[in-house]
Amino acid sequence: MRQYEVNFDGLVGPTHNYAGLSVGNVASQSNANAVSNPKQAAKQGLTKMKALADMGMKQGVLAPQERPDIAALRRIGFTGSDARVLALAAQQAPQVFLACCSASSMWTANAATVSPSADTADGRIHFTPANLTNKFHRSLEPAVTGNILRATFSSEKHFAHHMHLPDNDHFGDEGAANHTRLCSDYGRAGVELFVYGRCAFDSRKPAPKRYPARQTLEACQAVARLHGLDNENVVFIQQNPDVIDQGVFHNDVISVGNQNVLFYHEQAFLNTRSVLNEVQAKFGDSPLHFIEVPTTSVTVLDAVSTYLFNTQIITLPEGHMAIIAPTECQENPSVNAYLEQLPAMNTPIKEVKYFDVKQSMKNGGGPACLRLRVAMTEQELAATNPHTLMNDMLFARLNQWVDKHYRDRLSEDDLRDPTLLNESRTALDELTQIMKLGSVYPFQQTPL
Ligand code: SUG
Repeated sequence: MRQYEVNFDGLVGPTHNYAGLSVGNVASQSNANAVSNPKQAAKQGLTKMKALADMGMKQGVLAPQERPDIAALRRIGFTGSDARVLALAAQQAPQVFLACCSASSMWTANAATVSPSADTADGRIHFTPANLTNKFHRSLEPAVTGNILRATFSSEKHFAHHMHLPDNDHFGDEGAANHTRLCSDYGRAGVELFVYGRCAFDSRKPAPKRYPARQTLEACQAVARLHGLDNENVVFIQQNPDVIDQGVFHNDVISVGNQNVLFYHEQAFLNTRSVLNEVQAKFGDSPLHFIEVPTTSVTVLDAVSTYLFNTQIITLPEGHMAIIAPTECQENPSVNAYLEQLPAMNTPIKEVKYFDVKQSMKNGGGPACLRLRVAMTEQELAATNPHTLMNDMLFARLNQWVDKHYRDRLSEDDLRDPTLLNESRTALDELTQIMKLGSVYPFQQTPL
């Protein structure tokens, strides 16, 4: 049976904006208050999705969330009509209000952790939405993320959906951004690498000092248990706290894996030699390529500003691998020089392809942040909601939908405009019909 790795990219929502919400994420902080272009952002994302589909890859789409999040604003005490809720929140608690307007669900690497059926005890694909507790704006996502995942992967025979972990920083979980799977073939049992920033229940262990560690060891262990993974196929790795303090807020900002390749910066992990020995031992005898980028070639700061490691490494139908990189990598001399010589090195990566996802990059979201990987068999793919899979028709339909509903300019003041809320709800309601998702949003469950 054929096996695929399907990338499910997040469709950028109509309120995409720059609010400086993520302490520890350098791009988010430095672009706070910039004017955004939601239409362009959505189209940049769609172009990347379509390009991968045209390369012969299987490509999916995950719907965005409803923002501003009126339900969250009501939960914290704003009352009256929706327009009043918006006006009061914007006036009385402007920072909280901005957090409730973020389109951050576009970064679906943070939507969930996914374990393919070849790795799990019951032979189903397991999904655990990330609780994203460390940032208030992101902690609003997991319930609707769960709805969207269930509407996309509905067959109980093939898919198991867990509730997100307890909503507390001790179980801070950022999903697939801190999870990589190595395997010789997508359909064979692989080694799942869970990368954490701190041990929540043991404060003597190393931890970053300046910026938060969003992912805990205890969260990683919980997800591995929930998914029924075999300890022999799991490695827990601590991220180097020094790089978190330099802006590496997720592991996928400093390392990425695909099949038998692990591409990472020299400073990415703690105790690198011993963890990589464990990875190799659990992987077995088949060849494994550790591509370590030394600081002398690329500094941590350059890795953070260009997102060299937030690239997608994909296996093309022809059999070799390609790196999907943001154009920022081309614009930086040392990163560009590194990538130019990479295809000539003795590794499976033979091509580099560049994409402009600058609207997302300005909030700290590169190509890999925008996608959730799901390794699937042919049968599992056939059981997936077909209206979420990218093809010429869906691409045309979603572009028209964006043209019809999205603005090309959004500043902080626009977010309090009740018209934007209505535009957004109308757009999402139509999207649920295009993608046959049913009622996944709160506003659809409580009619106006
Ligand atoms: O969680 N940015 C996101 C970026 C997520 C990137 N994901 C991965 N590395 N997988 C975050 O920090 C910024 C929103 C703002 O500032 O308006 C934001 O949420």
